[in-house]
Amino acid sequence: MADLKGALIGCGFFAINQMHAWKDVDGAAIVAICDRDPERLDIVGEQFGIERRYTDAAAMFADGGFDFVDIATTVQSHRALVEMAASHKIPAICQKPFARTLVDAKAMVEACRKAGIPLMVHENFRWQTPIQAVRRLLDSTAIGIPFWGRFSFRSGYDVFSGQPYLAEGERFIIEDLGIHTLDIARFILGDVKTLTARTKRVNPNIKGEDVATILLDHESGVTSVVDVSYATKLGTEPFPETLIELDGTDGTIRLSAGYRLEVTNAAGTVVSDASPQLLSWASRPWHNIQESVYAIQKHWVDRLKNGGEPATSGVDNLKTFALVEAAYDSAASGKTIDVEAML
Ligand code: NAD
Ligand code: 89V
Repeated sequence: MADLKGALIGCGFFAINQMHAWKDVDGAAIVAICDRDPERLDIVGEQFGIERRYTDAAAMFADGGFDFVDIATTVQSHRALVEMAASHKIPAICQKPFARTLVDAKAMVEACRKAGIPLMVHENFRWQTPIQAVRRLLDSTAIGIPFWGRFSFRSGYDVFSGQPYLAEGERFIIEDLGIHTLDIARFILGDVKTLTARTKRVNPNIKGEDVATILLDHESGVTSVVDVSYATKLGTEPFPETLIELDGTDGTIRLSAGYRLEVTNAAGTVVSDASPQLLSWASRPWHNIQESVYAIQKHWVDRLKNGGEPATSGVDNLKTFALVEAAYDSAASGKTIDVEAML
């Protein structure tokens, strides 16, 4: 099959990673780009040698000539752009957070279902090498049946210098980062029945919460804790590592800082290195995320060519997005939220 032709909308901070990854993914190439900011459009167009450049997504869709669209804008435009893709019957990837509200997210899924097009949310964290390694260990039954888990991301890294908008929203860490951690919790321990959350804002220079602690009751009966913080100053800065603890009937798994993966069971303790690769265009400490961008985009091309629903399809992501909304509801009300009732 000929290479798939893609168009990318939103040439900002993170799209640079997506453009690099598209160069590496076999079987697809970006042929057109769009950004309403002409300066960003030219920077990315020149860096990646893309001739077809648009400041208006509607004009790009009207001209056509591509097989899928990769939406890398911030959340405000996601619904309109996904619906535009659906109206042109163009398969779409949409960055996280998928939507501003669960109502919008459901409408976007429905629009793509009616149009008969694949929709994948660019929820890349579960594609990280260390997270995939934990999942493989669990599947190998090395620790028996899990009964407890912790998914932790605690950092003092200055994310605001690269992404200033993160300091400006009423919502911050759950919507931006916790969304990934919640998705990892689902990926490892399955879907969630009920959720209880507490949040705090420690940094006085931002609007939203920068600390959240979330208790999840999984459908399987497992209990897990998702804890995220951008107000945690440590001797060795772990950004952007997600640390994992899993206790099972026959043993334990610990993914700790420095990508150290330890499994303990009746046979003893085995320690391995679950470090991500440093791709040619990647830079530390972002290389973990950058490698997962390549992995998710490769997965998209595989699914478009060979069929099957992407792992983080729009339908799947509704269950992650519901956890985000439930966490804010729970933090505001102090109550435990019935997540299943939201879907
Ligand atoms: P950014 O503000 O740097 O870039 C967004 C770009 O989109 C800007 O250049 C803006 O001009 C353009 N844009 C916005 N609306 C548009 C529209 N309607 N038409 C055309 N262009 C439009 O933001 P960013 O930091 O690159 O983040 C983009 C998205 O990526 C966000 O949703 C963010 O949460 C997500 N993100 C994901 C990861 C990850 O690991 N998955 C990491 C960082 C950011
Ligand atoms: O992955 C993200 O969405 C990023 C960051 C890791 C900085 O939180 O915004």
